[in-house]
Amino acid sequence: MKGRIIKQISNKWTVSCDKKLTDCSSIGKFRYKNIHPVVGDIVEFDNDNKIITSIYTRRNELVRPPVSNVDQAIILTSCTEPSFSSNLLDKMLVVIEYNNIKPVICFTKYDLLVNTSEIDEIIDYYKKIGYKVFINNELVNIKSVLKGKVSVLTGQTGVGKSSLLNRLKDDLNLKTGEISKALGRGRHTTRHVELLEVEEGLVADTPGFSSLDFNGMNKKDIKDNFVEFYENEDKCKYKDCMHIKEDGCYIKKLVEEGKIRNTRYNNYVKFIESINEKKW
Ligand SMILES: Nc1nc2c(ncn2[C@@H]2O[C@H](COP(=O)(O)OP(=O)(O)OP(=O)(O)O)[C@@H](O)[C@H]2O)c(=O)[nH]1
Ligand SMILES: [Mg+2]
Ligand SMILES: [Zn+2]
Repeated sequence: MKGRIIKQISNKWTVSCDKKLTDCSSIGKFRYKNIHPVVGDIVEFDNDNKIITSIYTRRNELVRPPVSNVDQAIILTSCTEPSFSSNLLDKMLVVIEYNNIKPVICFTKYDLLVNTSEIDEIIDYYKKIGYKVFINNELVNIKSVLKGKVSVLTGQTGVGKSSLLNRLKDDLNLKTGEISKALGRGRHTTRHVELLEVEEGLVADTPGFSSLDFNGMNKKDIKDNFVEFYENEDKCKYKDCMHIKEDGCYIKKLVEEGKIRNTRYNNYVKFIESINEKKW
């Protein structure tokens, strides 16, 4: 039978087929081939023996969180507690775009801000460069984005992924954590990845991460996934301009003119430097 993995807890995978859930194990051959079924996988399973027998080719796949075949990733980023990190947001955008998944940005804890002007300006910038951006209280808009799609919620631990899902779905009661505990002790409140039915679509709640890296991406991969650079780079003097030290660089000109945010350009330079240090 064919179904979709909607949950994994250690070596047990829950497969959904025609709304019926079956807890399965996986056949040994996957393990020695180093193939691990992940949430989102479309699989064939043996309903009598409760075993996953094969995995259909994945359309896309994220490592952190481990989930496959998703239409879009909702990146949750907090305005405060944990404090807003443009570096982390840009890193998530690059990694997600590189994996051919459409990112949507959702700010949380806007209600805790005393002064919103800085975050408002940041929101406007990401909208200007083409991203869909929401605040987590815009439930109607978020629901329309989720409708009929397979989405993954991703973001640092404690930003409010489970809290958002609880508000999107009335009968849901996911465990949420106090921020001081979640960050202070480095403990995650959500411990496994699970796809939940929301608005005729599926949404994955995931454990947040405390760090993220570029998983084998090279410098060009990073450059190509900064949208506003990519769209303008044909105006640089050199065809393979990295927008760092080259003369006649149009991207640096846009930064100087204030058309590309300084922080975003600086994050780009830091990402390229981090790849240089690794010397792939
Ligand atoms: N004031 C305020 N608090 C929020 C908001 N969103 C989440 N919280 C609080 O932040 C804390 C952490 O929220 P969670 O939903 O557990 O965060 P998470 O992203 O699921 O965290 P992990 O499961 O550890 O990855 C909880 O105490 C929530 O009540 C928000 O928009 N405003
Ligand atoms: Mg959670
Ligand atoms: Zn350039």
